[in-house]
Amino acid sequence: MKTPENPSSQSGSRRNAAVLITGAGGEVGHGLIRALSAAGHRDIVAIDIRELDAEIRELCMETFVGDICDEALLGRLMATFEVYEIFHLAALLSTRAEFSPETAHDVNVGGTLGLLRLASEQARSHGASVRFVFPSSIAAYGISDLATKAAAGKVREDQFLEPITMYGCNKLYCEHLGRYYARHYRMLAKDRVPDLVDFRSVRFPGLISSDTVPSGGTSDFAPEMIHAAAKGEPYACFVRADAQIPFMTMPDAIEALLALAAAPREQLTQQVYNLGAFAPTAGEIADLVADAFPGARITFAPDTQRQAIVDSWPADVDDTAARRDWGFAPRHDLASAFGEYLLPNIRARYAR
Ligand code: AKB
Repeated sequence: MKTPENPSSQSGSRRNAAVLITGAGGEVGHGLIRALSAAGHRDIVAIDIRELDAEIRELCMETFVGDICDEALLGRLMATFEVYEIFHLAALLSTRAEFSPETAHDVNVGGTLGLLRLASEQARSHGASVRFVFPSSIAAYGISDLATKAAAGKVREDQFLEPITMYGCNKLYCEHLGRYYARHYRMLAKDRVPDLVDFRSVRFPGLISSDTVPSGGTSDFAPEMIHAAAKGEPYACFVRADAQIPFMTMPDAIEALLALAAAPREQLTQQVYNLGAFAPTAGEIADLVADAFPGARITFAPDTQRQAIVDSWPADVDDTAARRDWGFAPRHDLASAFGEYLLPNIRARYAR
């Protein structure tokens, strides 16, 4: 099977070559579409459950409002485009998923399965493997107690894989589905074609953007705290001051997705990679926010259940493999995330 490096070589077909982005209206989707467009992509096809902002729509060749579980929608995509790459971002995040776990399963697992199938059918029909980039999450981990979390330090990809949330279970299972489609799909079929799907995944830590405030996640306390202070609003943090998980900035997250997608396949020694950049406690974030916004009113009012989710996630991750295999090198540590990225952009944003 050919690699999908040069989609224009697939000409002669009546379908347009396309890079497909699901969950395009989310925080990562916005940043990714802007970055792909800035890199010269005129072949972006975006799906979201809600209408995309006009600014994002303009950067896309085509946009669809719809559910990724809608088979008729996926069928229309199949018929209209030669998809050579998929960034599958759509998901119900960890907090929201706990209010409706079965729906989360349908969207997070059912949606991913449908897209993996679309990828393999696309690859069969145009004769080149389809690259499938999948953001997994630190939610794939589940550490039993705080003493074990403290002793574990930076966890490797193969440790503590007993997630306590539906979202974490979904992400971990979808990593396995991706590996199955990439390596073993239809292994007993006589007409089996190998290497249809080139599945690549990162386990994102909490993400912090200067442009958007996330919703539905459990790592949201950090971005919520920063944006609230910048707007002059009080913020009651839903985890303890000593709660600790890894984070990275949104530009570093987008850069990582693009770098992983661009890496030569032979350099990749695994299909799922940890990513980390800095791992502050909630209290350390609050101190930095208070320094930057002296009037900030931050209190700690832990929500027992959301605290339990954060406690089950690692304090930090070992991302040696990503750094070694495809040159992952986040630009921002905690100090530069605040000093060079978050504070200047957030101040400018709320001064408008
Ligand atoms: C969430 O909090 O659910 C997400 C994640 C850590 O994947 N931000």
